[in-house]
Amino acid sequence: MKVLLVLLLIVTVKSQTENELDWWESGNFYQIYPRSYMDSDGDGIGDLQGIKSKLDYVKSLGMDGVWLSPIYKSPQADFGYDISDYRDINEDYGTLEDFQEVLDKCNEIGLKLILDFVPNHSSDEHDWFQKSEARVPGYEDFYIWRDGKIDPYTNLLVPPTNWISFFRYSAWRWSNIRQQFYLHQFHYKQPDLNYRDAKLVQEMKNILTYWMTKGVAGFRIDIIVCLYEKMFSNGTFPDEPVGNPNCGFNDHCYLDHIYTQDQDETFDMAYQWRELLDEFKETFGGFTRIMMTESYSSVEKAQRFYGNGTRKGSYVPFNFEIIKNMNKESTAKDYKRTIDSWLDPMPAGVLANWVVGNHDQHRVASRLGVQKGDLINIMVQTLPGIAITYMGEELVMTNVHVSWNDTLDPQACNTNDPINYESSSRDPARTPFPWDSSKNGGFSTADKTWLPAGDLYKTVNVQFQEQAQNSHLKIFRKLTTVRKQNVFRRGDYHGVLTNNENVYAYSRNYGDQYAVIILNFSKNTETVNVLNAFENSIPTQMKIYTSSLASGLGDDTTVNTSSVKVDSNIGVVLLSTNINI
Ligand SMILES: *[C@@H]1O[C@H](CO)[C@@H](O)[C@H](O)[C@H]1NC(C)=O
Ligand SMILES: *[C@@H]1O[C@H](CO)[C@@H](O)[C@H](O)[C@H]1NC(C)=O
Ligand SMILES: *[C@@H]1O[C@H](CO)[C@@H](O)[C@H](O)[C@H]1NC(C)=O
Ligand SMILES: *[C@@H]1O[C@H](CO)[C@@H](O)[C@H](O)[C@H]1NC(C)=O
Ligand SMILES: *[C@@H]1O[C@H](CO)[C@@H](O)[C@H](O)[C@H]1NC(C)=O
Ligand SMILES: CC(=O)N[C@H]1CO[C@H](CO)[C@@H](O)[C@@H]1O
Ligand SMILES: [Ca+2]
Ligand SMILES: [Ca+2]
Repeated sequence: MKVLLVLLLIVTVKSQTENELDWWESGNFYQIYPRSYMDSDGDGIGDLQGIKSKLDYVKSLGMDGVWLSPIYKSPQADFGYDISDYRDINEDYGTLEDFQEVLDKCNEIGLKLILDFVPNHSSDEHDWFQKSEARVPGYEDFYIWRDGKIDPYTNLLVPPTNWISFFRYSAWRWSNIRQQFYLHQFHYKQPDLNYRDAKLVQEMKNILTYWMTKGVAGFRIDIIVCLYEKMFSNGTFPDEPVGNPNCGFNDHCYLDHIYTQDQDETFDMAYQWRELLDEFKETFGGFTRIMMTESYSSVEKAQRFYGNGTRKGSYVPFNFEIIKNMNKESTAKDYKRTIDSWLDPMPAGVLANWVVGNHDQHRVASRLGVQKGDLINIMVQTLPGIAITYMGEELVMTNVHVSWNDTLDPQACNTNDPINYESSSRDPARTPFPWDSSKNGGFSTADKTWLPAGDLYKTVNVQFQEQAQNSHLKIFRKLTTVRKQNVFRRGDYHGVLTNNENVYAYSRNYGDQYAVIILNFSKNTETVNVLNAFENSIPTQMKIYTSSLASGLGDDTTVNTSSVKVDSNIGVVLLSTNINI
């Protein structure tokens, strides 16, 4: 009997240490758009010294890691997603020394630094492209070059395929120097790199190693799905079929991108990079380097980046399902279905992640409703897995209007439409970050900032929300704090719909710790019997930990779970009374 007890004890202790979470698991990540976070030298453009001066704020939000949108040398045709030197820093943002200072500060305060890696294309101003265009030996095939075709009706030279760029019009551009077309799935100043060239593949791996050697904790991989295009063995590419005939025939959505996205080789390259990151750790030690991948494809395709189930690795394929499927009218049922659509097919042993915004989308509060701002933050921070926050979401920032004259995003400028450009523009989510109510929201002392700061900072800014007795920011911090409890880090998830499917609630449970999250999507006020909804599997009494700013509910009050009153658009976090924070 005694022996058995001791054995049991050993087994319990052992399984607890074995179960130790790695730094990134259930981590909290914050995305900074460097051009707009903080300008240290008054030129109107955010920079690395500015970021460095605000890292304490990022840490105070309860973050584990910070991901920077591209800071590399770039002519900025697509604001840094067009890189002309993958190993250097853009002069607007600073120098490699400034980068080192940012990294040192991160290490000092316990934040992991993650860089954006943009592998699909470089800038046309990269010297590789210039060499490739001039057919310098060794570089001829660094990009995707093809002869054109003769149109049988017009007798004119036309591009090799009908492919359309993300930024409208043909994805091929003629080079007078090389007398061939090159492929650019994005801007014509972003020629696609050729991953069928072994030397290029090695160069890109060397770049990952270069930044890992400097000490970064991993990479967010931009638009990985476009890495390879389907090619026949004779070297030609197939035309894509029409996908959505309601789109204009110059618009990206006009074609069904079966040959320019999600090719099998793309997944294989992702696995090769994952191996490179793991080998780096094996060779040099230190922490796990993570790899986050960007894919707006189907859940099935996005989840292929988890590996095939046999690879329990630190893959984080961004989950864009909420971004793709939810809008202002979405119901409790829509949210539950969308969340389950990611959780249900997930292979065993991997982690979910939740992304509701980034620099490519209108602000989440503008897309899903500003009244739901806290509710959305509650959801992102309390669902199982990794939480990703785009700067400003902690303040429930909305879009900032940018006039046609001030618009810079190529995706909006290419519409040539001064009336309707704003729906295509990514600028409203990229405006300067609001630190306080002074000039330019405290972002910069310049008279003109790269994008206007607008008026929003006069009412929504960090300083106000720090000083207020309660605020979106303070609720956000409470959430990131409670998230470190095992019930959120390791607890299981059980979701239900209740009150005529107007309310989405889920429980998280770990040992004797319980949390219940109630999200009211109804237009009227009712009372929820969550005890009933969870079939008595939760405590009868719990305490309110936090709730949306407009809830009218006090923190730390005890409620009977058989009767919780939650208003429209309000989210509430209940904790079992044995959790003390
Ligand atoms: C190349 O191969 C494809 C697929 O087999 C075929 O459809 C196409 O006509 C070929 N093109 C040339 C130029 O041989
Ligand atoms: C999964 O990936 C591993 C590593 O590449 C490979 O060895 C294995 O064969 C794959 N399994 C399946 C079922 O595809
Ligand atoms: C926009 O720019 C044009 C041309 O420079 C100018 O004529 C017009 O007044 C500007 N519009 C606004 C609203 O500033
Ligand atoms: C949800 O909000 C609506 C509108 O305020 C309210 O009528 C309803 O009672 C609330 N539902 C719950 C379960 O509290
Ligand atoms: C909770 O239920 C208990 C027992 O039914 C009751 O005495 C108490 O007043 C209720 N508390 C609240 C806050 O409704
Ligand atoms: C979210 C994100 O990083 N989007 C980027 C995807 O890639 C294109 C081209 O590099 C950029 O324009 C987007 O900003
Ligand atoms: Ca600056
Ligand atoms: Ca490509």
